[in-house]
Amino acid sequence: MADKTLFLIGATVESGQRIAGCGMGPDAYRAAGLTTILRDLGREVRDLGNLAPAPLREVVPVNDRVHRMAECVAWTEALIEAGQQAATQGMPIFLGGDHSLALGSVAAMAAHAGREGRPLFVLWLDAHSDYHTPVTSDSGNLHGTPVAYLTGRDGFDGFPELAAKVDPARVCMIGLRSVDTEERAALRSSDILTHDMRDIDETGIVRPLREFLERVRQENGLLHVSLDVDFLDPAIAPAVGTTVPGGATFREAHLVMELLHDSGLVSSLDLVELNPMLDERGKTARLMIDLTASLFGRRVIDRPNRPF
Ligand code: HAR
Ligand code: MN
Ligand code: MN
Ligand code: MN
Repeated sequence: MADKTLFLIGATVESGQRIAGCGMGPDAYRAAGLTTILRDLGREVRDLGNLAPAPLREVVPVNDRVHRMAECVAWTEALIEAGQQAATQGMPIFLGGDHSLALGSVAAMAAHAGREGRPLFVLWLDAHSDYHTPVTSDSGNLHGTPVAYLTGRDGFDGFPELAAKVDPARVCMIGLRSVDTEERAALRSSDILTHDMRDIDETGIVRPLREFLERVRQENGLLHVSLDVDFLDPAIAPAVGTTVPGGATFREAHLVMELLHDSGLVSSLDLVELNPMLDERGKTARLMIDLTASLFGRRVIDRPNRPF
């Protein structure tokens, strides 16, 4: 990842849930100084602006709970296209937008990894498992479904066919503290690695992360990091529609990003679920870009890279 050009891809998608405001996320990151912070770290940055969704097609949702599916499909199509193109030239950073963005961003990276003949690993930093299908979701909010789509669960008729699925054994969730009954059952019978906050409290956040990174390295994988604002504790990151108490602390979150940087393994990133309408003087947007800076090598003092 060392010197690849960073491609910022804004996606103002908010059709994956029902609270207005997420669509302002990409511009809030820009206003908070994302480009400058990355350039100051010596990186070349190309801001591709905000993507347009693909033309709306008529789709037939599996049930009438599913919310704004046609728009989510249109965003997914556009993100698959834009993501793959950026990945061939550099490292994509997807700026959301709600987490339904990951239906497209991760599908793009899975396709890209497939073409490179390398496995894609996904680190899901989130209070939620987002493992519903449109069939099992009570809320009908598609931001709660990307992991199910990407790993090939049934129920996604009408969504783009995946060029490559993500192997569930290559998905690691850290930060869980809100998982619905059906998701819990489905996770139990899947190979997805799940670390809830109890795990983190008992063993710390470093161990599960290091173990996962070690596997990525051993298998020469690409690594997509999907950072949902609600991974963070609402006290430090209030600007999200689905706050859940008991989230990652400021220090835990920075440590995760620093370890990710030291690993040198990250090949793409989502910043999702920021709702600037719910922010307090931009503090969540600023925290998200500061975490991004840690992921790209900002550190307090210089020290030799320690083995991760
Ligand atoms: N599981 C709940 C649902 O499906 C909440 C999902 C919330 N998801 C996000 N992204 N905010 O993680 O409605
Ligand atoms: Mn999420
Ligand atoms: Mn979440
Ligand atoms: Mn399990």
